Amino acid sequence: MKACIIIPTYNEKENIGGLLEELLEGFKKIKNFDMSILVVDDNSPDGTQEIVKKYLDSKQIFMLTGEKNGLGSAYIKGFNYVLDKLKADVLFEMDADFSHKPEDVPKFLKEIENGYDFVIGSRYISGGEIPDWGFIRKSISSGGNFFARIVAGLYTVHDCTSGFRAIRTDLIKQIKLDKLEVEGYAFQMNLLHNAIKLGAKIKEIPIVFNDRNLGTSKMRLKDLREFFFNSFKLRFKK
Ligand SMILES: Nc1nc2c(ncn2[C@@H]2O[C@H](COP(=O)(O)OP(=O)(O)OP(=O)(O)O)[C@@H](O)[C@H]2O)c(=O)[nH]1
Ligand SMILES: [Mg+2]
Repeated sequence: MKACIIIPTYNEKENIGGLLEELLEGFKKIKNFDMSILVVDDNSPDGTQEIVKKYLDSKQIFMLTGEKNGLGSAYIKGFNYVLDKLKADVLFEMDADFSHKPEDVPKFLKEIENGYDFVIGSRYISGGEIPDWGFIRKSISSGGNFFARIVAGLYTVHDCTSGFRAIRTDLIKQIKLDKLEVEGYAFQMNLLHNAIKLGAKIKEIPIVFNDRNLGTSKMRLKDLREFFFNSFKLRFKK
C-alpha cells in the first residue's frame, strides 16, 4: 500500500527541514507501506519553500505552493493531489511544528492494517497527554473539544480537533471536499463529521502532544469564530 503524509506549512523554516529528515529516517523501518510526503506551503515569506526544494529530488517528497487561504484549503489541495497524482491508499494529516511525533507514524499504519478507515491521534483518551499545557490552557482546549462533541454531535470521538490523522483515500473519495465550506481549523471537524456520516471505521490512538519550540502560531481569532459557528452549523445539518 502507498501512504502519503501531508504537511501544511506557513512560515515553518525552523521546523520543516528537521521534520523531513526525521520522517525519512523513520520510513526506513516501515516495511508494508510505500511512504511519501507532500508539503503544502502557502507561499511562506520566510523561505520555507527553499528548504523543501532541497529534498524534492528524493522522489519521496513533493511540494505544492499557492496563495494563503487557510488550513482547510491547503488540505483540500493536498488531498486532491494525493488522490489524482500520487494515487496513494492512505493519507496523513500532520503539523510541521513537531507537535506531532514522526515516531508515532507506524502506530497509525498498524491501525490502518487492522482495518480502520480513519485513525486519530488523540490527546483526550487514556495515554494521551499535553504535558506543556497548564490547567487553564488545558481547560480551554478540552472545553472547545467538549463543545464540538456536544454541539456538533461528534459524541463518539474524544479528540475532534486533532490534526494528526491517517485516513484511507477510498473514504476521502466519497467526500465532496469543495462542499466542506471552511477555510481554517474547523476543516478538521467537518471532515470528521463527513466520515462519521459515511459510517467510517474510526480509531483513536493516544498521542503525547508537545507545544512548538520554534516558529510562531498561526491560530487567528477568525479561526476560533469559525470553529464555534461551524459547530452549530454541523448540528443543524444532522
Ligand atoms: N499551508 C498552510 N498551512 C498552515 C496555515 N495555517 C497553519 N498552517 C500549518 O498548519 C499546521 C498547524 O498550525 P499551527 O500554527 O501549529 O497551529 P496550532 O498547533 O493550533 O498552533 P501552535 O500553538 O502555534 O502550535 C502548521 O504546520 C502550520 O504551519 C495556512 O493558512 N496554510
Ligand atoms: Mg502547532
